[in-house]
Amino acid sequence: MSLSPLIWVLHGPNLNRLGQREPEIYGSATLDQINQKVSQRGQVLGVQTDFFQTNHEGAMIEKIHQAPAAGVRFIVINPAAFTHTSVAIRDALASVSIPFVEVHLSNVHRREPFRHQSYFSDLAEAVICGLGPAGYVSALEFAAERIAITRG
Ligand code: CA2
Repeated sequence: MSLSPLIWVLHGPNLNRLGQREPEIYGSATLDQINQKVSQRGQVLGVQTDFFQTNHEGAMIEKIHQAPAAGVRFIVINPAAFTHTSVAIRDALASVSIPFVEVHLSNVHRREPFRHQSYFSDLAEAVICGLGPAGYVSALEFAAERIAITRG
């Protein structure tokens, strides 16, 4: 009996504050509520999900470094503000060679010009922005489909 494939969902800085401020931009769901929805969808799709949020760049890098040994097949990541600043997290993702989807709750292209630049998009399998929390679920569905295809 094989274990269900593992997908990590990684959240960057300040996303632990969801549901408390700026609902007009990020919606009213809390991070726990989003994670719960993703986890439930994962159960239906037959994939295992694990969640991690950090406000620290180094902690995100170290988490990503652990992914191969943990048997992670796919990563869903909202790097939050690190999207626009972090060559180091980009390099960490490149170093583990695990496919990933970049997710943003808001449509970053409709916002300030500095949010239009991402250090991740050209490495990502896909980029989802502007769908709100549903973007994480769509990313998970895409990842599960990709894993199923590569399993044959
Ligand atoms: O739209 C997204 O998901 C972002 O990744 C969110 C980041 C932002 O820096 C990116 O440009 C786009 C910010 C997350 C901040 O989260 C908050 C949550 C509650 C209240 C205030 C901010």
